[in-house]
Amino acid sequence: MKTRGAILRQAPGKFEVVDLELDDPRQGEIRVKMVASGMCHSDDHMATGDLPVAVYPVCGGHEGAGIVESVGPNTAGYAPGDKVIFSFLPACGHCEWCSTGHQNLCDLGALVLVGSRWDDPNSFRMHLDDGSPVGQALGISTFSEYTTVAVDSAVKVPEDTPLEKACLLGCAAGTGWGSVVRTGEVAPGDTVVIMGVGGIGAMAVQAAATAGAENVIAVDPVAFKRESAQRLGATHAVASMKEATEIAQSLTNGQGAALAVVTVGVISGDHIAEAFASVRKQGTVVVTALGNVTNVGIPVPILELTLYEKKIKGSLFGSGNPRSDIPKMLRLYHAGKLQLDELITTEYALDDINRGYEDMHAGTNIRGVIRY
Ligand code: CXF
Ligand code: ZN
Repeated sequence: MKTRGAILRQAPGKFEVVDLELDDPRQGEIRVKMVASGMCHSDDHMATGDLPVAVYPVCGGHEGAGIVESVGPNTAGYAPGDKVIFSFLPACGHCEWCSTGHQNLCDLGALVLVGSRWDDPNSFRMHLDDGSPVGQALGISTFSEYTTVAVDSAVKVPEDTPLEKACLLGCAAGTGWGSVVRTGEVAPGDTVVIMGVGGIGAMAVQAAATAGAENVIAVDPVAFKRESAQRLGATHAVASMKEATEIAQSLTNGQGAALAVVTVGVISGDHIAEAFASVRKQGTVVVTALGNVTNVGIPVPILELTLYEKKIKGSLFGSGNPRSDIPKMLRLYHAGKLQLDELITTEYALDDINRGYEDMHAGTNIRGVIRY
């Protein structure tokens, strides 16, 4: 069938909305009519070249939700009309990681920037009009009116799910929430610093507040984002890590934060070093943000690492399990215990995708969402 999708022809580059040929689903696949797609900073990292993919053009987007249009042959568990939220990380269910409760590290994750099907580097579901292959970002390409995906990447959700909000569960929500409650192992009474409060940081703020953190210090140079973080449960909101560290220390008898989560837009080693300076003995720094693939080095005082037993932990999808965490967060949303609507500041048409990313850079959005 024909669809329209936002592709990058090269990196650095800009998204271009073009006609695409989309294949029928094969065994183990579904074709989905998209309802909404969040505009994550990681897609911008693909556009800048921070995060290179194996095949260009690539159709972007990895935070989406939609309605099953057709189901591949011999593919159990799905029917046309089912609602699904995509996980940007596939979960095969069988590898060592999936079967030990670490679906975020499913072995298929190694293939998400390849653009083809997992099992065949020459098998693509999207093509340009001239027949040349188009890679699918994270295997899903949510910046397309329709997309064909492996069921490994889909989580079926109840009929009453508002997909235009719940699409955030596939990346920002799970990543931000899990960075605090799973990777960061926040405890009631903790003082927590969230460094950067865009879409992912805003979820991290909520997670810390609802998990019982005593102090949640949001850090962002953009005043609008600080105000939004305060509405979502931040007890303090400041523009710099210097201020955040001083506040954390003043609230903890000079000790510092128990947890600092780095959710800035483009990370460097210096951000991690600032977070490291803000945490107490045995404090944890969770590194969630992405930066350029060539970045190496974290300039932290090594003695402090050893003698204060500080920890630096990477976090992918918040160390969570998409198949159980997406439904869990959805239940929390329905119970009013997890805010998604408040994060979605602007909805865009697919054709306005570049305006959406300009707005992200201008700091006028928490999360922009494409509505189909
Ligand atoms: C990223 C992780 C690296 C690949 C692109 C998606 N996660 C969330 O945005
Ligand atoms: Zn993302």
